[in-house]
Amino acid sequence: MQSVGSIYIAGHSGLAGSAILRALQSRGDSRIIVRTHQELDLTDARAVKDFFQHERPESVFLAAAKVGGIQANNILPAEFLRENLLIQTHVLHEAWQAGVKKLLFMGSSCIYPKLAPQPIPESALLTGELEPTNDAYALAKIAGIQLCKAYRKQHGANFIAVMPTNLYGSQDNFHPEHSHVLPALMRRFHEAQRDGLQEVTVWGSGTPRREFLHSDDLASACLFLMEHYDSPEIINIGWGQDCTIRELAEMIAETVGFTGTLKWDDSRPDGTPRKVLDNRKLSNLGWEPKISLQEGLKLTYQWYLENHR
Ligand code: GFB
Repeated sequence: MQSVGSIYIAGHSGLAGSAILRALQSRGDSRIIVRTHQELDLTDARAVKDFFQHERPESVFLAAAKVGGIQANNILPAEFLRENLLIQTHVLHEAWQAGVKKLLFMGSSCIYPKLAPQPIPESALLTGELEPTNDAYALAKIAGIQLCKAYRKQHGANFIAVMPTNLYGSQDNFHPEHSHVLPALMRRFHEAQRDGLQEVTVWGSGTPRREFLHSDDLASACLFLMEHYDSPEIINIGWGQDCTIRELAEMIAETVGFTGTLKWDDSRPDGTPRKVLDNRKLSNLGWEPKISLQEGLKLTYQWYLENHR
């Protein structure tokens, strides 16, 4: 990243983008440009063109996306595919047209095959079938990765693509049906505890394994990669350890103070059996995450209590 010129964060109010915004602000950066969804609809080609031609940012964090948990992905595949394809197609093209010097594209660990080797190395991309509950989102993100590579190859654009594992933290979506597992359970346990309920329903079998990275660690990795990584190859951003959904549920119950029992609803999908990223590439560059799941759960619950009363 150069020392002059502005930095555009696309998706600054979401989980990942808001963490990037906080990280830039906390280092005193005053060159940040953001736009709300109402001010700039990234699925509108003309609006994105006008924005880039007028603002001409020097670097871009592309963290805007249509995202959701297993249920939202499963029932809204047309929205997930269409909106993500449009957002990334417009932003990448107009960033290149406006001479952006560096762009970071936020991918996802769900781009990897359902039965990829664990921990998942970057080389597992496009080696097998995708998990069907989120193949629309995954395919859009894979197209985004290929677009970054294509603009680099054809036009010399310095666009990098990073693959974060399952994220959580402040500004997460706590919707009961459409959110990811961690905020969904935090809210459900909180409400059960508040209402004196003795039982909480958790989806699936509890056996799938997931890795969770706090969004402030993600932001720190993104700023690091913006400065130190210029390769066309994708790079994973993970925490390094996973746990079962049952273990996660028990940790959240403890964080929230819920002491009742868990009921498993096996009519809900489990999704991919295991997803933990091989972090060696990023670690070899000199970056490590800092926020443990236990600490991150406390921070997230604190944020939830302050913002969702
Ligand atoms: O977080 P989650 O929705 O996403 O679900 P994925 C993870 C696991 O938690 C699944 C279980 O096995 C769910 O069945 N689970 C248990 C719950 N209770 C709940 C609950 O109340 N809500 C939710 N949502 N899950 C997503 C992808 O997959 O991963 C996205 O669909 C994205 O595309 C994201 O890539 C990172 O890890 O299965």
